[in-house]
Amino acid sequence: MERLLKIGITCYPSLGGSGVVATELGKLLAEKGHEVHFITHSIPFRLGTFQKNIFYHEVEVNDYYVFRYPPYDLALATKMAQVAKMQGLDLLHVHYAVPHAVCALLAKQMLGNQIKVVTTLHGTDITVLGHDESLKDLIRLGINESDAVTAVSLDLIQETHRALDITRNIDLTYNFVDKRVYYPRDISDLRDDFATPDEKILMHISNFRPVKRVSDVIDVFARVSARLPSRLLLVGEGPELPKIQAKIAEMGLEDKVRFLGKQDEIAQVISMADLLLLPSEKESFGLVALEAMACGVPTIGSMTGGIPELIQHGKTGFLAPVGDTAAMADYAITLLSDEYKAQQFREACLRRACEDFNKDKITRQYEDIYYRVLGCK
Ligand code: GMT
Repeated sequence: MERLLKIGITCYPSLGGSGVVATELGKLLAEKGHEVHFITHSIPFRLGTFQKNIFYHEVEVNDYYVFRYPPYDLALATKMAQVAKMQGLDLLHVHYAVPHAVCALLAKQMLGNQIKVVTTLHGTDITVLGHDESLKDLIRLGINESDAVTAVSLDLIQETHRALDITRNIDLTYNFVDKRVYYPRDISDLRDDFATPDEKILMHISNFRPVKRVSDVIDVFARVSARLPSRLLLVGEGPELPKIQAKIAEMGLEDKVRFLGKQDEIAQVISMADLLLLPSEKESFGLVALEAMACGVPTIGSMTGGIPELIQHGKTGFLAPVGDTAAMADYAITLLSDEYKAQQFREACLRRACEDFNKDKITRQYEDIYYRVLGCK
C-alpha cells in the first residue's frame, strides 16, 4: 500500500478556476486518505461542509503600526512553516507562482529544507505577470526552485519556457472535472423561466475581465438571434459588466439577454444551455468549458492558449480566431439549427470529459508527482 501523505495546499481561496481546481483536488486527496491542510487567507469557497482529513489554517496578517502595507506574503510564509512543523507536512502544493511559490520557498528555508514544494501554474502568473519586467526574476525563482512544477496545458508550459527563459521540466496536469457533480441535470423547470421550448439558450460564464472579451459574446449573440429564436444568459460579475450592459441596451437586445450574477450551482446553470461561448483573448485552460462539456454542453471558443487542447473542433465544439465573431456566429447557427448534429456533439462532450479529464486520472497524476519529489518511487 502506498504511503498516505500530509499535504499543505495554498491557493487564491475566494475566486477563479485556480481556486476551484486547488480545492477540488484537496477534497479528492482527502477522500483517498491523505491529510490535507488548506493554508489560505479565507476558507476556499468550494470547500463545503466538514470533511474527514481536511483542515483549514487561516493566514492572519499582522498590521503592526510601522508597516505601511500589511505584509501578507510574509504572514503566509510564516504560517506555512508553522503548519508544516506542527502537522508534520510532507509537502506544500501551491497554486500560482507569485506570491505562493515564493512564500513556500521561504517556508522551506525556515524548515531547514525539510519539506518539498510543488507549484502549479494556472495562467495569468505567466501570461500577464511573467511579462512584467519587475516580477520576472521573482517568478523565475519560484519556478526554478520548486521541487516540481506543473501547468494546466501544453500551451502554458511552452509559454512559461518562452516568456521566462526557463528550461526545467514542467509536468502537464490538465484540469479535471468530477462527474458526481458535473453531469447533465434535469432542468426543465428552471429552463422555462428563461426561454420558450423553441428558443435556444446561449451562455457565457466568467469574471467579466477584459481578457474574456465579453463584448464578443454580445456580437456573436446578436448575429445568432437575428437568425434563430434564442436567448443569452450571462453568469458572473466583474469590471466589464457596466460596459456590457450599455452595449446590450444600445443594440436593443435587453429582452433577449438575462444577467444571472454569480452562481454557485454551476452544473445546474450550465445544464440549461445549448451552447457556451468562450471567446477569450487568452485562456490557459478554460475550466468552465470543461464543466460545460461534462454537462453535455458544447463550447465555441477562441483559438488561443490551452482552449484548443480542450475543445475538439467539429466534435465537442468549434474554434475560431480571437475576435472573429462572424465565424463564431456561423458555427453557432450551424450547430443550433441541426438537432442531429447537436446530439452528436453532446454525446462527444460527455465521452471526452469522462475519458480525458476525469478526476481519478488527474488526481493520480498529482499523487505520482508528490511521490516522485518525496523519493517514494
Ligand atoms: O481567468 C480566470 O477566469 C481566472 C484564472 C484563475 O486564476 O483562476 O483562471 C486561470 O486558471 C484556470 C484554472 O486552471 C484556467 O481554467 C483559466 O484558463 C486561467 N485563466 C487564464 O488563463 C486567463
